[in-house]
Amino acid sequence: MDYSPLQSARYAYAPKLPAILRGPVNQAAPIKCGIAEPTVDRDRLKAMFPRSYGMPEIRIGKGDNPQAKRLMRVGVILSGGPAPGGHNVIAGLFDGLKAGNAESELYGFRGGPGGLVDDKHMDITAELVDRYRNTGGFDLIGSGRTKIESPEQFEKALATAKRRALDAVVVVGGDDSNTNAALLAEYFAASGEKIAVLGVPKTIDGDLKNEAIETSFGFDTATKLYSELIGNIERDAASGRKYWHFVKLMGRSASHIALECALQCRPNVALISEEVEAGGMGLGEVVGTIVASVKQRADAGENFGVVLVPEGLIEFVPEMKVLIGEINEILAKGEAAFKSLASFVDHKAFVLERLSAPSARLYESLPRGIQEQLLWDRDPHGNVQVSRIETEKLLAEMVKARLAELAKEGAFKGKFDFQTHFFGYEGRCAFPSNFDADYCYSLGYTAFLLAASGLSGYIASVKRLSSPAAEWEAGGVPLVSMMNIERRHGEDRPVIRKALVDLSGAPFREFAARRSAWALSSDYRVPGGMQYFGPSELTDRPTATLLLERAEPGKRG
Ligand code: FBP
Repeated sequence: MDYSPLQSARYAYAPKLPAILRGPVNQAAPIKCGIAEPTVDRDRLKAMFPRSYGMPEIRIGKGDNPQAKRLMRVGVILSGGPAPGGHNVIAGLFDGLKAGNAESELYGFRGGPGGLVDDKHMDITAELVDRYRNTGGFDLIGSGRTKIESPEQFEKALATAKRRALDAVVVVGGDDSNTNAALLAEYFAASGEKIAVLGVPKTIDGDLKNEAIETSFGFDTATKLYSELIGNIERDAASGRKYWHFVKLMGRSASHIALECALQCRPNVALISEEVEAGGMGLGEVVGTIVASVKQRADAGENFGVVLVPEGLIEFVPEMKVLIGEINEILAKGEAAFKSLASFVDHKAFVLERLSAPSARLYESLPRGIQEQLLWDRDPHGNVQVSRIETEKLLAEMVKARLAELAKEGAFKGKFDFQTHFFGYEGRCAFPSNFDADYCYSLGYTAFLLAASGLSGYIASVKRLSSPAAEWEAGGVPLVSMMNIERRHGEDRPVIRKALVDLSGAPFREFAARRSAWALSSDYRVPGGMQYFGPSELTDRPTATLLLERAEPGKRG
């Protein structure tokens, strides 16, 4: 095989592990801690999850664990968008299983949760794992977004697990996929089968987090990669001095990625969707914020700059949120009729007839491209595919139009030309940073220990992540304890709470305190490329978000 030098070098990388996971596998035992309960909707969740409600949090500590030596068969699923480190979760799970019992087997269900439903599986062998250690991507077994929701799907998933004589299924995914894992765990328990279901927190978006899950894997690598690109663009902007760059950054809902990249790169403007929503800012006001910054810099002779736009912004602008909600409802109710129409003109007429008057006016005011994008298919969880909506272009065009009006009135004397970018897919399959490589391997190994102990309905948790890996703590948190009830598609559903940017949290406060200085400055911060080898301060430093949230700056690197 013609591997790149970095790929060959990464094969040889040995992930750093928490001390407790370094010893003999049968000397790491689950220790029951306090009962973990959800913070809200307790009675309703208890009724929905009679078998998985009220379980204790688990910490892996020193102790005899003969169960770790038993022969096991485990299936693993990669679910949703790729995130750097997924292969190391599989490697950690595989190595744990084999350290326990050389006869144990690991199956990969291909193409996401649908692979479990349809029993599309493959044997994961030592040779295969070795070809994927410390590499990015989910291509070892593939991923998918199938949601297991119909009774038939649940039955088929159970039938597959029984057919393969599985002891456990490990679901590697984001909030929606781990919600699915909780439902599956409850279903398997109700069937009387002793088949554990465990989750692993994945998503570059960084919105699957809480006290026990300090960050989802992939966020570290993706934001480092985007920050490198943004830093380079900032330098280009300051060199050419003629463009405003509008950079849309992934993050389907929460703005954690945009916030982290802002902290790393100090752009002139960074929009944070959660702030836009909290301030009830309309599209005009959002545009006004950028226009004010462009004018201010033009007055200082700087006709260039960088604006970061979170991908999910469009759904946080109140009037757009109403519009998208109405379109979702129209498309859900009239799916067959809508799909029978062939042209965009017909689709548009179909939707316009059914929209409320203010939403219809707003829809009509949008550029045709955005109108079309808003009608494209939803994902299997009913979400608008915001990665396909060109919000960065919409904003840039609107800023341009507003500045042209101001120029006519004599209120803007600068120049405004723009370039647009979208950074998302570029970061999801990068070689995992050392942090993600270490974290993912530890998560996979922890998932094995939970499974070996017969625990089900848990998500693997590795904590104290702002400290060196040797000091990390491993354990498990009941999935139900992270849930609440939300209205989805006209029904009350139990779901894992999505963690949006906390406007009173340390990362946002740091950003808010410094952004007015960054607005005027052209002295950008250029993070440069991710480092995999070299001094620890270059290779092991976690995100600013994690360090600020855990308030242990300087403890690492
Ligand atoms: P997950 O929530 O599954 O981790 O996916 C996150 C994400 O990368 C979003 O940032 C983005 O909006 C979406 O996936 C794109 O999905 P797709 O790969 O289906 O285009």
